[in-house]
Amino acid sequence: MPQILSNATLATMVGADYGLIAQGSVVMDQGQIIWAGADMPAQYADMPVDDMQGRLITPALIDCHTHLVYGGNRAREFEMRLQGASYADVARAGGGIVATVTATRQADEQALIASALPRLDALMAEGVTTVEVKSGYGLDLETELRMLRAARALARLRPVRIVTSFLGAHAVPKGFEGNADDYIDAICIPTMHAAHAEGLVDAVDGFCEGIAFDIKQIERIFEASHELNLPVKLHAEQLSNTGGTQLAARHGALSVDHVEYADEQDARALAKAGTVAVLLPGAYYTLHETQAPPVDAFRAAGVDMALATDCNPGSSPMASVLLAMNMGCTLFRLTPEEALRGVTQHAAKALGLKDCGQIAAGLRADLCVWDVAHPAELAYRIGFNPLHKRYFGGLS
Ligand code: DI6
Ligand code: FE
Repeated sequence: MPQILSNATLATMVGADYGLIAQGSVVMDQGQIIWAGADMPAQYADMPVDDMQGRLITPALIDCHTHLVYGGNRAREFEMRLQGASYADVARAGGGIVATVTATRQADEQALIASALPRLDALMAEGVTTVEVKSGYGLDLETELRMLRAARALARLRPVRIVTSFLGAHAVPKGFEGNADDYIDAICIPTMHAAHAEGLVDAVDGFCEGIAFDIKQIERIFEASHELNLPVKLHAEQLSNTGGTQLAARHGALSVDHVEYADEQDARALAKAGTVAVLLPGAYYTLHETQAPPVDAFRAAGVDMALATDCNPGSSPMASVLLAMNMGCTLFRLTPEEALRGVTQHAAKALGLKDCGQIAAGLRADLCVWDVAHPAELAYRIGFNPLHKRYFGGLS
């Protein structure tokens, strides 16, 4: 029996101006949207409806870039950076990503799940139904697999969709200092194969940066991914421009993420490849970065922009997509509409998902009902959650 939400404003995100429909209804059946619009077809007219009393319905939110699963935390490093150490200084001193690797290797699967759940619950409480989760704090076979298994387990414990990215090329681990190439051959690529064989990998990611891997090394990872038919994405131009964006575009990446130091040529390459630029204002804010991503160049070139939390223990200890939207507007000057598109339609595209991110017949019934009148209100407030109801595959 179809379920009908009526008397709502719909921000369908189909077409311009949020795809707004006043006095709209959404009809759901068997986990899918089967109809959405203003003039309900006669066949549904006599069915019982759920009166939304003028509330706003949007596609459910998608957090398309997180490092949700990890051990420990880095509050001490937060203090060091406040005393003047840079993110790169901390990394070179053996802190940073490598410190979280140590803590993650010490945590068993249950501990990883238990520490990730409160962060996941915080995201879900704001209407998130799809979360991308990366590995990359194991950097050895056993721990990378454990992280990905923990990520998959989250989707069995909560009504949420988890999309995984293998991020073996996140940092050069202890024992391989100055030997990134050996790490890629001996650990990273074999681990990618093992994780893929276990069905744990939806995409492959890397960190292309002076303190991590160069474009030649990332290209080898991408080539290994192509052999497994896995889509690729990349942390690129976060701290400097090292050419990762253009490499990723050449390899047809789903997304390039961070991109503060990308330039106009990078923007044109992304537009041509149909690669999404994922903006991560939580990391920009936490690292006191002053170089904002080239939003005007992305707009001019026609690059689709997404927004995400980058939820991680170092550069973005943030578990709020609504805050990411607010920061995207205030720090990067996105419009509220770009921000909402960035956590719905374009976030879905950044994950290669075609069945969510908009309100349209045939898509999953992943929806949010908000106690607001206009969608611009979602990005506008700070630290306030107006979610009324969240539907995941039609279930609330
Ligand atoms: N860039 C980031 O901002 C995260 N990873 C990456 O490649 C930070 C990860 C961390 O600091 O733990
Ligand atoms: Fe990240």
